[in-house]
Amino acid sequence: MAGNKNVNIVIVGSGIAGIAAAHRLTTSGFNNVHILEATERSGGRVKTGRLGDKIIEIGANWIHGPSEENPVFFLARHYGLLDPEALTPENQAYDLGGETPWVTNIFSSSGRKLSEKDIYPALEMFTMLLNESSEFQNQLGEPYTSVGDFIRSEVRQRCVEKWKDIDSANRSLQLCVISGMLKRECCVNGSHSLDEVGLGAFGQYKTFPGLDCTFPGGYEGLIANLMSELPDDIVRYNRPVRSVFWSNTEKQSSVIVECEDGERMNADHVIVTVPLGYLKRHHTRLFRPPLPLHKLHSIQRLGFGTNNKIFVEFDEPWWDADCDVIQLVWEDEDALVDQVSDVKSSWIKKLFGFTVLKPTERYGNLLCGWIAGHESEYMETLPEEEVTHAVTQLVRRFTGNPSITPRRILRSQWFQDPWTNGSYSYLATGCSQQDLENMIEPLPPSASKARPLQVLFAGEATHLYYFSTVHGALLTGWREADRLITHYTSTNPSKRRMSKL
Ligand SMILES: Cc1cc2nc3c(=O)[nH]c(=O)nc-3n(C[C@H](O)[C@H](O)[C@H](O)COP(=O)(O)OP(=O)(O)OC[C@H]3O[C@@H](n4cnc5c(N)ncnc54)[C@H](O)[C@@H]3O)c2cc1C
Ligand SMILES: *[C@@H]1O[C@H](CO)[C@@H](O)[C@H](O)[C@H]1NC(C)=O
Ligand SMILES: *[C@@H]1O[C@H](CO)[C@@H](O)[C@H](O)[C@H]1NC(C)=O
Ligand SMILES: CC(=O)N[C@H]1CO[C@H](CO)[C@@H](O)[C@@H]1O
Ligand SMILES: CC(=O)N[C@H]1CO[C@H](CO)[C@@H](O)[C@@H]1O
Repeated sequence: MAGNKNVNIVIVGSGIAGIAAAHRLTTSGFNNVHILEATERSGGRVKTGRLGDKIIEIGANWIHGPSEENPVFFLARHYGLLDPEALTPENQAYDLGGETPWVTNIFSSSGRKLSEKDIYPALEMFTMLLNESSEFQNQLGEPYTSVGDFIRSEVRQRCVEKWKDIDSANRSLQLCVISGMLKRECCVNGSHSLDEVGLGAFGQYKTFPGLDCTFPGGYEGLIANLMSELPDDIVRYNRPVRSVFWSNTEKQSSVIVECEDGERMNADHVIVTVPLGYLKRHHTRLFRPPLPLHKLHSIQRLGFGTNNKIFVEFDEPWWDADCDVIQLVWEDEDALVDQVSDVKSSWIKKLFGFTVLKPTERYGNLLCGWIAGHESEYMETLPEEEVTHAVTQLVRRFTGNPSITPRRILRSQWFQDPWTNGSYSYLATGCSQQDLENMIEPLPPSASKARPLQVLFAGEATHLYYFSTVHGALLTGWREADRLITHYTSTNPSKRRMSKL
């Protein structure tokens, strides 16, 4: 019995995927499992921080689709980490279906406050087009080169007829509103521009029902609870892995893992969970011999962009008490743009708006601004005072109130993080489900018969439908653990009996 369960498994990366894999393996009796983590902490892109005494999320914020089948919801409930409201059947049954229940305050660059009614034509059109963007999935031939191209072309065509009774100033305003929505969608997809998001694969991403909820005590509570159930010292921190030596022959089945400082260790199996952004930059060094071409090409083709947050705290709110989202409309953007022409001088225009942290009793007057793309990457390089200055000018301009001054700010910098190099993955133009399947495929590739399962792949960018999410990442960790568990139970009948006990 000890034989199989002593198999030596090394997991690279202590984000939710690596932790989930370790959790499942150790609870299934594998007791020679180790995680090598580059940084001094576990959690990866689940990262809770503080702004003063307020708990904020530098990385993941929501449980997307918190309902029975969502494993993150399941665990968060199990560990008692959620507000009672999130547990209600109504909350779990909530199906977005294109409509959001959020109350939106809209401000324009001339300092006007607009109502949702004022911009209804744009809202309606954009919602419809976003919905239609998912209909091209698996169609042969795409009539447009990208989601951005599709939405832009259709808006230009449809507005002629649909908005024929709207005067030209109002029509121009509606187009400006759509530019803002394109920028928001860049944040959702973590892409620089929707021109880089593939139309054919847009419907690939799937959701669970449930109205998105947050962790009142911080998302890292989930990590802490999972970690407390792992053996002590299972994670070795500050151990960046430089190379994984696998073998393309069936003879040698052991893998060698080499750390940045040259330390080498043997493993029967390695589960690699590093972010796609890291893989894009370091695959040559990380895999010896190099990855098979189909896998390499998928790593290159899949999108991995930047989405950052800028938390801003104020003494007084300048938004309505019931407001959930603040939307900014630049009145010079009727050309349907989701990128700025000069990043250095106008990067702040890419910030589509703010979400209001709720409930107010917990967070005070705290906003989270959202900014994606190269503008966001540029923002990361600026000193904090410059970011504060830009945000202050922005708020003053859009409110028409020249005396509003933020109390303090804090921004995330995911592109500069050398172990992530961006935020999360998306299906770029030219991508299909096959690329995700290639990401998942273990080494050596399936072509070889008695496959020794040397290197396995988990992480957010290896889920067919739930890529870019925490629950997606978690499921991939379990998936790869199960692959090994099955491998041992099915090749050793006595083992199978044991595991049923
Ligand atoms: C700003 C932002 C907002 C988000 N919002 C949400 C949200 O609201 N809801 C949601 O569901 N998801 C959200 N996500 C996505 C979610 O955070 C990720 O999909 C998920 O956390 C990824 O988990 P992972 O284990 O795949 O990768 P990671 O968490 O990135 O873990 C990978 C680990 O590998 C380590 N590593 C990298 N290279 C090496 C190396 N060479 N050697 C050793 N270790 C290495 C890293 O340090 C890291 O700890 C957000 C992400 C960001 C950035
Ligand atoms: C989205 O489109 C589908 C048809 O493709 C339709 O059934 C559905 O009602 C639409 N949803 C919204 C919110 O418009
Ligand atoms: C623009 O026109 C629409 C449709 O007639 C109307 O509902 C909306 O209030 C108008 N917006 C502005 C700002 O005038
Ligand atoms: C911090 C860092 O190394 N960022 C890099 C992320 O990747 C891009 C290319 O994909 C580099 O240009 C950045 O320097
Ligand atoms: C390719 C990709 O990630 N597309 C997603 C962008 O975000 C929307 C949600 O608004 C998803 O439906 C898409 O699938």
